[in-house]
Amino acid sequence: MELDINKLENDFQARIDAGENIEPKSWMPEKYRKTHIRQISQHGHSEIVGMLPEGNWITRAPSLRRKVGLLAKVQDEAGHGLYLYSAAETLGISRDELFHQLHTGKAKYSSIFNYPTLSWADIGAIGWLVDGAAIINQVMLTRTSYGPYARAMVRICKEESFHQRQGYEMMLTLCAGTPAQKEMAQDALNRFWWPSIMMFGPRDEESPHTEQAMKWKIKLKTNDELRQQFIDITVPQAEILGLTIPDPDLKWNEETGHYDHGPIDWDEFWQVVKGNGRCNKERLGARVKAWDDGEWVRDAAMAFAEKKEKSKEAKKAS
Ligand code: BYC
Repeated sequence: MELDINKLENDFQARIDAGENIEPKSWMPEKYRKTHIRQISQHGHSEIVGMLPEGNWITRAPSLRRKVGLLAKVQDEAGHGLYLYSAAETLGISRDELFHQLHTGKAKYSSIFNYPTLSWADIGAIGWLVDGAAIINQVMLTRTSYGPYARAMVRICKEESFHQRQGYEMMLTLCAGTPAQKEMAQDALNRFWWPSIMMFGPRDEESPHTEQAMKWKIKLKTNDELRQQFIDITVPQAEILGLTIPDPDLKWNEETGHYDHGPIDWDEFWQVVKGNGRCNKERLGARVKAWDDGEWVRDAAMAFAEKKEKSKEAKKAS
C-alpha cells in the first residue's frame, strides 16, 4: 500500500513537472487538495470581504460616471468570489463549510481589507495599488497547476486589469486637480502603500507554505519576488502622478536593476492577519450579519426545491 502511494505521488509530481494541469477527478495528494482549499477559499473570501471598503463609497461617488465604474467593480468582485467558491467546491468542500470557516475565523482573507477607506481618493488608491498588486499575483496564478483555479484566474485578471486602470485614472484626475485634491491622493498613497506591499504575504524565509507551493507549481514565484515586481512597476507610475511614495529608503539600484526599499513593519502585518487590524471586527461582523439576514432566503429556496422534488416524485408514481 505504501509503495502504491509513493508511486502515485511520484507520478503526480511528474505530471506537475511536465506542466500538466491537475483536474478535479485526477488523483492528488491530500495535502495538495487541502492547500488548494485553503488558498482558493481565502482568495474567494478576500474578494467578498473586499467589496466592503469600496461599497462604503458607492453612495458618495462624486459623479454618475464614477458611480457606474465603482458599481461595476464591486459587482465584479462578487463574481470573482463566486468563481473561486465554485473552484474550491470541485475539491470536495461545500459552500456552507467555506462560509462557516470564514465566519468562525478559521479561514483568513487578505490583510489589505482590514484598513478603512477614509476619503474618495482611497477608492482610486485601492484600484491602482490593491488591484495592481492583485494582478501581479494573479497573472502568475493563471498558470497554476490546478485547472479550475487557473481557468478562473484568466477571467478574473481581465477584470482586475480594468479595475487597476480605473483606479489609476481616478488618481490621475485627482493629481491634475486642485491642491486639496492632490493632497487627498497623496494621503491615500501614504496610508495604502505599506499595506499593499504586505499583501504579497510574509518574507520568503517566514513563509511556511512557499517551498511546497513552488514544488507543486501552485506558486510560480515567491512572495518576495512578486513584491519586488510590484514595487518596480509602481514606482514609475507614482512619478507620473507626481506623488511621493512614503518610503525614504526607496531608491533605484543600478546593480540589481530593482528598487531597494525600506523595512516592512511585519509586526503590523501579523497583528492584522491575527484579527487585530483596525477593521477586522467590523468586516467579519458585516459578513456574519449578511449570512444571518439571508437565512430566510436560503430556507425559502430549500423549501421550494423540496416541494418541486416531491411533486416530481408524485407525478412519477402516478
Ligand atoms: N493577508 O506561507 P504563506 C483581490 C497568511 S484579493 C492575510 O506565504 P501562502 C481583490 C497565509 O494565508 C487578493 N493572510 O502562505 C479583491 C498563511 O496562513 P494560513 C487576495 C495572509 O498561502 C477585491 C500565512 O500567512 N489574493 O484580489 O503560500 C478588491 C503564511 O503565509 C496574507 C489572493 O488571495 C495576507 N496578505 O501565500 C481588489 C491570491 N499573506 O493560511 C482586489 C491567492 C499570507 O496557513 N493567494 N497570509 O493560516 C496567494 O497567492 C497566497 O495564498 C498568498 C500567501 C501569497 C496570499
